[in-house]
Amino acid sequence: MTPIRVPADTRVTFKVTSADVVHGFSIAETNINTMVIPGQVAEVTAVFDETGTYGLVCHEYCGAAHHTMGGSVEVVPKDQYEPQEVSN
Ligand SMILES: [Cu+2]
Repeated sequence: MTPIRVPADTRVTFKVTSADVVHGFSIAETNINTMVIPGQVAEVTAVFDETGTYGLVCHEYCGAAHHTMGGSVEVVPKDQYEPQEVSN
């Protein structure tokens, strides 16, 4: 899964949806999480105070490949951030 890169000290919005079954979108070490439901777009917002790499996990058992789901969110200094669109 392509890392999601976001700027520190900035309000960011994650828009997530599913192409197959219900998943969960959780960012480790934070209280950010939402259900990821086919046919719906869920939005969660956050401000990361510290730079670094945070684990991204699916918190819903979504099938036999559930254990392969995972990724990361890289929080970079605001002046080093370049916008990206990620579709995993
Ligand atoms: Cu999943």
